[in-house]
Amino acid sequence: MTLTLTAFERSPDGGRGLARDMRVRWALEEAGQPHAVRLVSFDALKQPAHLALNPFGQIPTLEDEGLVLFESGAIVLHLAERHAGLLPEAPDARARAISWLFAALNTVEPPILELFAARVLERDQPWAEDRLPLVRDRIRTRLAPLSARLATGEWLDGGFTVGDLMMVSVLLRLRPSGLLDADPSLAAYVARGEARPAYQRAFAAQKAVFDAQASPGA
Ligand code: GTB
Repeated sequence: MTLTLTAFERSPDGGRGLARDMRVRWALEEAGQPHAVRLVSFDALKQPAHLALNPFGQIPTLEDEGLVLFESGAIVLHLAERHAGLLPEAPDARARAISWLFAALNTVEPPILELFAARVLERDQPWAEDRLPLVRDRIRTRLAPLSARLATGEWLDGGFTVGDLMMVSVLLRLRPSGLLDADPSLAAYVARGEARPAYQRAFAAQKAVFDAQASPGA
């Protein structure tokens, strides 16, 4: 079976594993699935060959035999459903793990993306500085219940699942803001995710791409 993932040829994240191919790489490693990675330039993302894989011209995509998928959440769920290791067997526990996957993407990630927009995309706007405290407060409101839950458990609902994989991936995007490390319960949760051997392998693979681009021939 050949699984092929797409990732940035030159990631703007500086090799920090913050682009969304990282969550798919991590899921592939947790599932023990060998895979190929096709690197795509920003130009190529908007060309017909890539648009045939993802109509929005973005990474990541996954080709799994004849099946082509886009959207990191859909890809990770697909891998979790097809391979052992990311979803519990019991139907109710499985459904709850999927709830956490959606919570990461639909409830926790949106205010985090707003912070990125406020700090990077909108930073030259006259109102940018005034908006930042509001966005940071909105994130804290979202983090509070998560933090309380994780103060008493290692993972969100029993053992590690695809819900944790996505939640940790989403929370990592907060690290540069200081909001993650300001919360010891969440910081420890993310550190547990990062300590997993599958995460480490995925991180090293994406970092190797960045390093090779930064110093070709080194
Ligand atoms: N909802 C989609 C998904 O989950 O798959 C969103 C995919 C997406 O945003 N892809 C981005 C992309 O292809 C890369 S991950 N952008 C190019 C484009 O739209 O033309 C987003 C990202 C980019 C940069 C950093 N960074 O520098 O830290 C982090 C995350």
